[in-house]
Amino acid sequence: MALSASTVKTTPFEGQKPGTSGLRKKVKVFVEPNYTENFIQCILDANGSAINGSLLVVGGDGRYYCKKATEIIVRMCAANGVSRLLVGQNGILSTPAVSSLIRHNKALGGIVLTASHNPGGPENDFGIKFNCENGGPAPDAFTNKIYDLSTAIKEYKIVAGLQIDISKPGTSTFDINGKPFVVDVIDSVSNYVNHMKEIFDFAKLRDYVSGKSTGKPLKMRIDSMNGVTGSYVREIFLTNLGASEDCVVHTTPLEDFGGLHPDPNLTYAKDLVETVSKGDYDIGAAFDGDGDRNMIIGNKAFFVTPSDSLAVIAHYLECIPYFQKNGVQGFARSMPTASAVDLVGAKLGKEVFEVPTGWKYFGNLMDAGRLCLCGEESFGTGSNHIREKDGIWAVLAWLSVMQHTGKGIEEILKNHWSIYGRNYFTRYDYEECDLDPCNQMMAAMEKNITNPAFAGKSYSSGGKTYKVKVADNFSYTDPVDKSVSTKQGLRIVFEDGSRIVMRLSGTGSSGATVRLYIDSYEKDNVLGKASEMLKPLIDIALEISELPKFTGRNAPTVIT
Ligand code: VG1
Ligand code: CO
Repeated sequence: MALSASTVKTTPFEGQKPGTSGLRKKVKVFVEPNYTENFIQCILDANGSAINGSLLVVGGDGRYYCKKATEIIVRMCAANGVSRLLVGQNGILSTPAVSSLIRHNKALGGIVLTASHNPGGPENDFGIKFNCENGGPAPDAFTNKIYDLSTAIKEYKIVAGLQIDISKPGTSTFDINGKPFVVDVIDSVSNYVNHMKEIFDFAKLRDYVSGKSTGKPLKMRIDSMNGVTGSYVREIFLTNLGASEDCVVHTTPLEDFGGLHPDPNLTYAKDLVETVSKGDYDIGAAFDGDGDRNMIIGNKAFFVTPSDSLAVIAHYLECIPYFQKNGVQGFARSMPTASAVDLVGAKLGKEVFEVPTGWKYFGNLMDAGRLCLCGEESFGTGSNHIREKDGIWAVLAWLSVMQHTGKGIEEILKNHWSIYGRNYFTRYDYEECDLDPCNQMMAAMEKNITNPAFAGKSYSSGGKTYKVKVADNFSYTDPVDKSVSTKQGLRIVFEDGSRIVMRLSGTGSSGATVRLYIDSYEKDNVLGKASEMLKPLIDIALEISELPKFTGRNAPTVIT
């Protein structure tokens, strides 16, 4: 079909600035005339001339507005010289699946439609992010370019008459101003499932899950929270690993996640935690809306902190065929993540990197061959098989560790702590606070803790005394390209290695979310209750930051 592109006049919107991972706003904002079109045009333009004749991947977590946005993107890519698009059926692709597809197809990049763990539906959030040719979220320099373009945009290009049915797999070819444009609507799961089969020993895992190798089937409860992972979970755990239907729940991706808040933590994955706490399951797992986060709990809902999860996987990495084949390079974590993995790295003689919050900071180190496993305290774990965190990968890694050790999750953790000691960790989130007082709080705290007189001060609470060793606003120099990222979070490090970290979220869609991270290491006292062990340091953090005064909040919205 011969079609032609047209140019539409537009004016800039304020605030099209990608945050920690893409641009996230209320759906109401994205549906304003030209809002989505402007941002897409800026993404395409930020690629410069490379966009001509390029291949891009497009898909998202299936939330409200994904299908509509996908159609807009197809029409705009056609008008902007892209030559081929891989589009997930019904616009569905998990974030890890997009990353995998970009890499397997040597695409120029991908447009991911998701607001990740933020709620969905007409009244909630939507998001758009660009991933580059390595399959990872665009780095700061690139997103800054998108933002700069968004402040000066005057027009966008679109083939308004292009009709495409994304509900069925198949290839459509169009003639746009005399040039071919191909849209491949692809099965959303098959490439990803094959990728997982290359990484893990599915035959071994199948015997373990079905009980053939142990005498009793593994009792799993995998909760997709009505997010995108549902389709992937069914194919992997039911079809390939032979788990029974009752091992998986909430596996139909819904536009509003069925009203669930698709964030896999102890607060929002309440149904999973309550069910597993009754004692009938060996492992419980949940994912976020776009499938890059994971939460792991053991029998009786024994909670594995994401920082510990990373460290345990690091310890046993070589039980996974992919790492036997490709070797184990360094490890990494984001700054607020507890440093449990550092201890494993030290023992195994591996490099360990500490980067700012956000997966985009791991990409260069992976591309340079210095990093193979990394994680964040925000329920993110992943490896260099792709350039995003990967929820299902993490569950398969845990099943591999369980199969390899023949032990349950609690026993694996206790054994780990007996070798390395334990990093007690918690995060307090204060969601939807007013922005101005939060900015004032951060400014006041920065001034206070960076005053030279702050180092050496002692704080006491609950019978414990902590002496400040260093305090700063974290800044990071990328070891590969030497780019510098400043103001990545306030941190106070005490003499005994305990830490208080505070930063404002970069993924919210309105107001401000304050994140307070508390990390305390114990060599021998490893079986305490985290909330009690961390109470003194939490009180000290609230005292130093004066958070209740600035935010008016006496309790966090979410504790993890
Ligand atoms: C949060 C997490 C961060 C994660 C980011 C994206 O960012 O803290 O660790 O990388 O979300 O994850 P922030 O700026 O709100 O703290 V996802 O699954 O929302 O793409
Ligand atoms: Co996510």
